[in-house]
Amino acid sequence: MNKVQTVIENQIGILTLNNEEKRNALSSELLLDFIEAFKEFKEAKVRVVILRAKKGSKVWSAGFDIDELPEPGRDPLSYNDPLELALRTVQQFPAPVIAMIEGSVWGGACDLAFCCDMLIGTYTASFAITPAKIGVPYNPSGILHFINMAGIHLAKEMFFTALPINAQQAKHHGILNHLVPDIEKLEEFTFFVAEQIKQNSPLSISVIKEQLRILGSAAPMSAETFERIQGLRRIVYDSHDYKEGIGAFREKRKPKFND
Ligand code: YXS
Repeated sequence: MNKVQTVIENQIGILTLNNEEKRNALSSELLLDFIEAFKEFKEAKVRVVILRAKKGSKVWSAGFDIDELPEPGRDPLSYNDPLELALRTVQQFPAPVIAMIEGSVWGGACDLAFCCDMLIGTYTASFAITPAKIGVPYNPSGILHFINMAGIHLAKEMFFTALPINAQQAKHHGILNHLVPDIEKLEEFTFFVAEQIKQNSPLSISVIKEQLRILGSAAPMSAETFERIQGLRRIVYDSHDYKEGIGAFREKRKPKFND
């Protein structure tokens, strides 16, 4: 069964996450279906994509599939891993991608939602950035996404506490473009915004989107700085904490991290 469902109607592509038994955890299978869906949308020249979970979902996505995190010693979020490929697919897609959020968003799924061009949510939406809960170092591109989206202080709070922020906080900090209190009206409003985008020039929008991506990710870095970051990340993903975080999740117990 496909781990994503796709519909194309009136030049709008709709992608529904479809891995409910694992709370839409972003498994490699789901992410590869996700990437294929965007290829289909590109061939169909859709003018907007709406990314969603099934109506009424309590969890939009539980984030990276923890069962697929590699053993210590291997980078858990390297450049060509399916999650990173999916994030770049969204960022490089020529038309706007709107994340329509119902329910809680965790870890790598926050990165996925934040890579979308707009987020429209309802009061059940929440966002939690969780690497520290699992003993994962995250990665520079993801951290840049979070700084750009949340600002450095909120990004630090979300990384360090791993606690969810609610929909009102997300709207206040500009993470949600719109907070639609009436869950029944969430779809109606999201499609209204999509229809407004459809009226405008797809070529102009695609070039503006690409300029925003390039300028938004422009952070000059020397080779030495890059190597220092990679060295720091390796310390974490080689660590006891990384192994302990994954094991604790699997055994449904609180992790015991080293001091
Ligand atoms: O016990 P069974 O076999 O039924 O499976 C359970 C969960 O183990 C499974 N599941 C997951 N499996 C793999 N990866 C996940 N991320 C994941 N989340 C859930 O789905 C089945 C139902 O889960 P359950 O019983 O906990 O559902 P619930 O409704 O009571 O609670 C929903 C959540 C989302 C609050 C809860 O499942 C949860 O806290 N999940 C973990 C959220 C999380 O910490 N995600 C971060 C993943 S790591 C990641 O994204 C990046 C690597 S990083 O950490 O760097 O951001």
